[in-house]
Parts: sequence; structure tokens; C-alpha cells
Amino acid sequence: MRKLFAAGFLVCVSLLAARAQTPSPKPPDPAKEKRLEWFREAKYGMFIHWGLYAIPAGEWNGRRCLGLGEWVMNRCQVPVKEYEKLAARFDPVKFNADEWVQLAQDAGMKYMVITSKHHDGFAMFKSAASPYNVVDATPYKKDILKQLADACARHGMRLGFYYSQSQDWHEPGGAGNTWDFGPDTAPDGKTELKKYEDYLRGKAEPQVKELLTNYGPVALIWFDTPRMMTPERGQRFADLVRTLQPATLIDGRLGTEGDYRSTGDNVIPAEASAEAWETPATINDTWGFRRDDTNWKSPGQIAFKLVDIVSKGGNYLLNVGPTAEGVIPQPSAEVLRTVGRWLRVNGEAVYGTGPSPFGDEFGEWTSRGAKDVRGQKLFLPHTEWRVTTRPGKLYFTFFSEPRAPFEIPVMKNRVLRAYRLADKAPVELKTEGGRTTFLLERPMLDPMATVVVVEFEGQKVER
Ligand code: FHN
Repeated sequence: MRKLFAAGFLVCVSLLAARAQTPSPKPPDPAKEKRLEWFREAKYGMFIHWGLYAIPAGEWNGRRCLGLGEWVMNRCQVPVKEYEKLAARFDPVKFNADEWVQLAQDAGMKYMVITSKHHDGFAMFKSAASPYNVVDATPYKKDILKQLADACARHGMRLGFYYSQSQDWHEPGGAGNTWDFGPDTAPDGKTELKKYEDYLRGKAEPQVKELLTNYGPVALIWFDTPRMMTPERGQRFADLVRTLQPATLIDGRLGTEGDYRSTGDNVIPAEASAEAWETPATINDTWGFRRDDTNWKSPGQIAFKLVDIVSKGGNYLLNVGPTAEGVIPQPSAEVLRTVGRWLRVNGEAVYGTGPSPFGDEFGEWTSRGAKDVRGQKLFLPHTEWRVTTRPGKLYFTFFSEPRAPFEIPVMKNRVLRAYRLADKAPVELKTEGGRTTFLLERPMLDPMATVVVVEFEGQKVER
């Protein structure tokens, strides 16, 4: 008995100790929530990866460089002296900022984020901090960001800038260029071998300052790959943003806390979460244009991913990779426009909605210990339907035809009525033994995705 008591006491003590170590949830930050308001409403944005890498488009001197288009310099280990010659050939005569913004609007996207400087170090804007920029180093001579910022202002579109703060393969002090400048760090992985501080203070920080000063309101700064970004260094960028444009959002890849969580590339979490988050994703398999990548996702796949993400509380930042001439490849534009047409009819189920109150519809974790390609526990997604919410309403989006009556999960609120969102046609509800079902007409009104709105008594619809 005494032994039992002692064991129980020990368990209690260790439980209490564990509780003491668990960080308590952070108190809500009203300023951050305010900044995030538009982001939570927007749900869907256009990512644009555009730079000198669009010229080689995945090849160097006739050799295919495998991997992402914007990584061509790295993949084919192109020396700076060779790669920078591309600037003399950059003349995107077909670039039309208004057309790009119009496409984003036709696609139903509510914000745009363009690479202002990717890892190759080339700035798509006029910069006093480095002559390696589109105005000073190309025959084109015009500031891409300025044109896009002006067009966005004309069309009422929010604009954000991607900025590679750590990797800069053009600068001896920047991270990432091992083929010209050697490794970033000693084998201990800590001791820095480059003049990284000089690069940060001499180029990256001044350029971020330029971005926040010369282009009007910046919706967000999208930092990336925070190599060697200590919290202190990250904070210097965060301070710049907060001081120059307090309303600008910071993504989740700065190296210190941003305003929202960025998932891995093309990663859609298995579950919903209340914090703000965003999935950056490709429409084919590259970000920067590659001539050989025509693996476009279909409109149905994009629509599913969008609603899947939104039903889990996130945003979808979908990328296009324009050609060196300044054209967004036609097949990708067509996919975007098709999804945009669907959104014009069904956008009420997407913009500004809340996440699913359920979760079972997302899929299930395999019980057999299998791993996915990333080595993570395997999740088997279900793709039949997703649900989003507004006060008093649930929006069920069906991606395949339910063959049997669909049972509305039991909620505390009483069901009032249901209708198809696209044409407002009533959907007949059957209630038996406390269970409410409906049968969706076949073929579905829109084979890509059909939304049924279910209205409930009261505003807060709860399980
Ligand atoms: O290395 C980059 C890559 O080129 C691309 O910009 C993506 C977009 O999320 N971010 C990095 C890899 O995660």
C-alpha cells in the first residue's frame, strides 16, 4: 500500500513538473490580429517567381539543370561572372503589369507576392544598395516592382514582396554560393566563414528598406530560407518592417517570429488550426519558369487544394513562373481563370470563411507506421468533401458525387434549410431519428465542385 502511494505521488509530481515545463499559450496580440484581418479574409493569393533565371529556363549551355528553375545557377554551379551576364539579355518586352493584375483578379486571387530578389541576388527593382538590379544592369532599364505596384494600386490589389534575406549567390558574404565563395560555415555548422554581417548590413537590410519606402503600402514581406539567421538578425529585419510600415505582414520564414506560419512548400497540413497560416505552392513542379515543366495541375486539383486549405484555416499562395519575355504561361493562366470562374459563383464558400468544425473529412493517419515521401507519418487524405463556415451556415463543397444520402454531422443548432450555392436551388432535407440527410442531384451541377449551403438556427454553429 505504501509502495502504491509512493508511486502515485511520484506520478503526480512528474505530471506537475511536465505541466510547469509546457509553455503556456501566448496571449493574443491585438496589433498582430489587426494586421492579419485582410489576410484571413483573402484566402487566395498569386505568387510570382520571376528573375534572370527565366532566361536559361532550366538549362545551362545546352545542359539540363535538374530541380527548380530559379535554382539553375546553383544546380549547374554557374560562376557569378557567367550568370550575371544574363542581365544584359533581360528585356521582357511583353511584360504588362496591368495584365498580370487582371489575371490575378480573374483568378479570384486577393493578393500578389512577387520575388523582388531571389537567391541569385538579382533585384527586380532599382536599388542604391547594389547595381545588380533590373534598372541599372539590363537593357530593359525599367523597375518591375514599380510597374506592378502602380498597377496593383490602380486595380485595388494588395502587393507583397518576396525577399531572400539570407541566400544571395551573387555576394561573397551572402549565404549559399559554395561554388564561387566556399562553404558558409565550418564543419561545426556554426562558425561563419563569410562576411555575412557585411552582406546583411550592406545589401539585404538596405534593400528591404527600399522595398518598404519606394512602392507604397506593402501588404507583406515574404522572407525565405533563413540560413544563419539568428533571432537577433531576424529581429533587425522585423524592426525595419515594423518601423517603416507597421501594417505590413511578415511571413513565417524570417528566422524570428513572423505574423503567420508558412508551411513547407506544397505542404497542406492534415488538420485545421486557429493560427493564421499559408501554403506556398507550385502550379506545376517549379517556381521559376522551366521550359521543360508542363506538368500543370488541373483546375479541379487547384479548386480542391484551395477549399481544403481554407477549410483548415489557411491561405493558398499559388505560384506562376513568367517567361523571360514577361508572359505568364498560357496553360497556367487558363487553369487560374477556370478556377476564377468557379470562385465567382462559389466564392461565398471561400473568402472570409471559418474552418471546418469537424475534421474527420480530412482523412486519417495510417495505423501501420507507413511514412510519406518526406519521411513523416503517412496521412491518407479523403477528398470527397470539405466544409467551411459563416455565422449560421455551413458550406459543404463536394468534389465527387455522393452516391448515397449525405448525412450532415449532428450539430447543437437546429437545421433550417439547404440550397445549392451556385443557383440557389433548394436541396431537400430528410430528418429521421435525429439524423438529417440530403441527396445531391446527379450529375452534380458543377462536376468540378458543387457547394451546398446548410442554414442553422442561431449564429454560432456548434457541434
Ligand atoms: O529555395 C526557395 C525556392 O526557390 C522557392 O522560392 C520556395 C518558395 O516557397 N522557397 C524556397 C524553398 O523553400
